[in-house]
Amino acid sequence: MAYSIESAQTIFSSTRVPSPIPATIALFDQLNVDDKLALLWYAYAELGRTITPAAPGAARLQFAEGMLNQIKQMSNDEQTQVMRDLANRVDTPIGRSYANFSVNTKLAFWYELGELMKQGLVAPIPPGYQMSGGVRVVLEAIQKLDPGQQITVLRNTVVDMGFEEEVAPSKYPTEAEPLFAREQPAPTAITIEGVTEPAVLKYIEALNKDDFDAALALFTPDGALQPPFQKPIVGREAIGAYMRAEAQGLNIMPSGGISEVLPDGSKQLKVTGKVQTPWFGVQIGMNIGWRFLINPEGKIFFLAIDMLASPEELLNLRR
Ligand code: ECH
Repeated sequence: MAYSIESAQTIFSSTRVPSPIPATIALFDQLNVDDKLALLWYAYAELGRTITPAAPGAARLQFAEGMLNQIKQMSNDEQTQVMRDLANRVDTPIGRSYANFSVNTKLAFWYELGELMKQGLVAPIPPGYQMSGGVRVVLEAIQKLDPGQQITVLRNTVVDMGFEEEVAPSKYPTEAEPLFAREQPAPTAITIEGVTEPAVLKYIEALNKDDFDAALALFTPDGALQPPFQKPIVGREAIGAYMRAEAQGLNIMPSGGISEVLPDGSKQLKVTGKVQTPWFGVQIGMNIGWRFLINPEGKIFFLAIDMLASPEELLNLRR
């Protein structure tokens, strides 16, 4: 096929709307470290007034347990320093271990730290802390986002913490990740208005069953998957490692799509719909778009997953 990953990245670009998430994270990045931690505390507390994440069980915490025990033994000042160093990406043993955690273990680590802060076992945000103007600005920016975007901002800030060598290749944990138990069965027998392409329907059915081998078999060997706000992940092996670490327990509920056949018989399709993460279950439906490039043999050469900017964008299926 006469396509490159670079050219595939631009498919349906005219149907896309810029996401407010990178702009919000850019504002966050300008805060000093104590303001960053305070902002996350307030944003997480505010979200928690209406929506609660699923408590990670012991299995999910196993990789972070040693670090959490170490932190519990520390003085309040040392605990605050650990949190500052993580947020500042300082090169410390804890910062290096943290960077090696999977996304879900990083989230579980902070979830647990948040619980320990509430219980008074880990240093809280200082009682006399005065919210700075900068924190207020970022908090207001976050309040304007929909819940799916708010949890994406939280998740992305947590993912970026810790110390990683600049040149390290992107890596995913090789240890078996504990499974995210599905609270209720994911939707099966997918129908998408406007789309009958078998590879697309099978892809969604496979993810809803956590059947990553079946999902991978739908890609060409040199195919690529581009998660939201990331570079494409190229090749079946790398996509498989990524999916096993990050795509567990998702509920994918596509609603509509468009499909175009190109002169050489390949197809480009755009599908939009809702995705639920096992962290928040049915409480949050993220508005998501999938842009597929499928070769004439029916295999996926490229798939980009986009966080949509607004619910209106779900219907943005015309060029
Ligand atoms: C406290 C104060 C100090 C600092 C910090 C604190 C704790 C914060 C905590 C935050 C917890 C946040 C959580 C966020 C979870 C977000 C999950 C998201 C999931 C999105 C998944 C998507 C999947 C898309 C995909 C699809 C595919 O087809 C292919 C695969 C894939 C307060 C202590 C830090 C505790 C739990 C946003 C979109 C659809 C690409 C995966």
